[in-house]
Amino acid sequence: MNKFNATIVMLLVASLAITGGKSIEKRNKLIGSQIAIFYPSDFNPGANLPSLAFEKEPTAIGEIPLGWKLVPSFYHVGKETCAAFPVGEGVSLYGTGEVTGPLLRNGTTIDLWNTDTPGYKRADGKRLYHTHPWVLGVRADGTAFGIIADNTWKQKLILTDSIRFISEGPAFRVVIIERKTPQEVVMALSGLIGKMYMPPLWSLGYQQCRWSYEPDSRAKEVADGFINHKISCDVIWFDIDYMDKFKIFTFDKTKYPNPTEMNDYLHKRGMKGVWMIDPGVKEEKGYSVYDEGTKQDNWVKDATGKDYLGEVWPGKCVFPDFTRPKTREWWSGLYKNFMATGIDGVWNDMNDPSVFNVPTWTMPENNINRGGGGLPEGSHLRYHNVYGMLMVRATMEGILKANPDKRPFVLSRSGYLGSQRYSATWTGDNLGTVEHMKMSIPMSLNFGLSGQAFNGPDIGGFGDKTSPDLFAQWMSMGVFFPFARGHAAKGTNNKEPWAFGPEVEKACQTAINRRYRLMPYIYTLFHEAATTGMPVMRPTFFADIKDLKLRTDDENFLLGDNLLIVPKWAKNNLIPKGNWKTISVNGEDSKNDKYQADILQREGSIVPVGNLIQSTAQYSTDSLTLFISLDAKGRATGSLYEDANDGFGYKKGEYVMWTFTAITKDNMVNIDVKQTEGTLKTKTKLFKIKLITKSKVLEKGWLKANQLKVKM
Ligand code: NBV
Repeated sequence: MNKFNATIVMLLVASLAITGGKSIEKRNKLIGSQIAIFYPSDFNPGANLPSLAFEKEPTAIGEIPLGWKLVPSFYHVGKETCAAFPVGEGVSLYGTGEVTGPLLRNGTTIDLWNTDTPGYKRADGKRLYHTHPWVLGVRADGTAFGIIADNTWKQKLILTDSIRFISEGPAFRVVIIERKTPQEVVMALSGLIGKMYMPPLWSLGYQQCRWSYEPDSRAKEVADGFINHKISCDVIWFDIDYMDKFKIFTFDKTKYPNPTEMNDYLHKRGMKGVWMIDPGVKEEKGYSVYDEGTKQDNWVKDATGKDYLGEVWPGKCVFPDFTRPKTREWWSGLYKNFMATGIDGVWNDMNDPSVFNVPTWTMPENNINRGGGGLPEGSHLRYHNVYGMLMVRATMEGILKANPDKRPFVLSRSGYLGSQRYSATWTGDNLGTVEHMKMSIPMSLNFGLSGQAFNGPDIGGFGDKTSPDLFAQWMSMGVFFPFARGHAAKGTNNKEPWAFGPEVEKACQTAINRRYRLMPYIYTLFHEAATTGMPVMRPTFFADIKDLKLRTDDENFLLGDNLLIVPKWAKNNLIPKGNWKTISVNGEDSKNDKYQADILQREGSIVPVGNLIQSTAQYSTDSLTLFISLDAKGRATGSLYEDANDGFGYKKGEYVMWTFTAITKDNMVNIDVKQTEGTLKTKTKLFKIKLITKSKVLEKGWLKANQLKVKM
């Protein structure tokens, strides 16, 4: 019997077994409103629990009701354990984490085995740096479901006429969420796997990276370049070459003799520094990180129980066993002195984990992770996919301990379902090609639909020479992604906004200005992501979940609910029904511009726009422009979140949520501004109004909140 027939037989067996709503498994329960957990009969808790995806172990709240729509069938094919679900007619599938290819996942297969994949070339792009055993399904009527396979082991996810998780590990449980809309499913997912943390405002600015800016004088030159070219920028990134022979937590004495001075240099210019740390620790007696870690027995073991050695940048390396609480604590502690140099954020790379010169590109599957604190000892096959997540968990804890009053910022290359609790991410080593530029939209969208809201690609493409035209196209839309960082591989051309001549520089400046002016709106969206789990960047079909034509659109994307971003190159894109109006946030004329994406505002919305700033160090919401697009009834609403932009005061209520409401009466539009949440005291605000009507834009301002009236 082939695998496909085996699936069908098992589906039949399973559906017979639950006929009449009677489950064969007593552990199958409701764990939330319209959220059910199903166990295979041969489930062995020790082989899968505790779950690393869920924030806390789900608790039963009742029985699964009769007529529950989606029921798994559990079965085995040879040594593999599987869970399968039927896919009804007209169901659109999304999510599945970090994936290449189109937004709509129907008909695709992916390998859930975190892999360092330069140019997305390994395993035909079917295996990337993250594992999200998660599928979002949207039925033709707009109702939706979500499926989590609570399984860290090496597995495949096949989305054809059925949804199948096929694992090399032991039998695993699944959770099914049922909701009226896909938006509600994504929010319910975050209720189980946790939300992203509220990031510091600076991490939402434009960021510039290269492998590597060396020596430090070059990093300074690039930072100054942004100021001299009047292009806003918040962060300069420091790739591996700042280290002494790639030894983590060290600095090269010649190229980076004084990291404190380097960070001060950035801070004085309103910028921040994010520095890289990899997991591989050079095996070298006398190197304190190696010596300490060896003394404390912190390394992953090979099958014979010896420290596993693998080749990475520094040469032969040992790897911290992040399943061990003691190792995580030690790792966290290493950040104390590191952060004391004024480092603002940490970039954990290579944590797939990547190993050079082996055919598998990673550690042997029979390596041993010793666990602890409730996590059992287990093979690399079990813990490989969570290596990166456990690493960034320890990193985040370390930088929080080092700077308890600052919001942590960690960027991780690798992750697992739930990683957003500890880090932001980017989509790894893409290339400077049109294909990768276009694909960055569905990649980031599906990531967001899988719980990882804070993500984005290397703008301009990491590998390959990027052409001036491609760079301008990419920047013009890349600035609207949640994470907006330009990056470039060693040996490629310079990829700073001014490196391609005046036309591209202008295009980049215009694009980056648009992001900064939209910062009040973007910050509000991040607050939403951190409190509700809604992604920042959303697929077009979220604007109208019943319009089936929108289900495949992955050329446009929504920034929140109110703005639709339409890249210049988009050809097969669709605009949702309703009166979406093109706006100019900073005086640009996107309709007649070669590069700038159109920004379309949803009717009935109010979008708060800030003033132009060089970096978020100058951010203020004391004067705002309200872009108002009225609906057919002459109404519009919007909101603005503000707090101290960093720190944790917001957790004690030191924030404000403003609600804006526009109502038209007798040709007069009255705008009401209300503080609906929070206790933060703010200065009196001044507002400029941009009222977008069918034929024109009416402008008025600056006015106080109680004076906001515009005659139509
Ligand atoms: O540290 C160097 C690079 C880094 O620039 C890139 O962003 C990572 O994805 N790193 C990979 C290692 C080398 C890649 C060939």
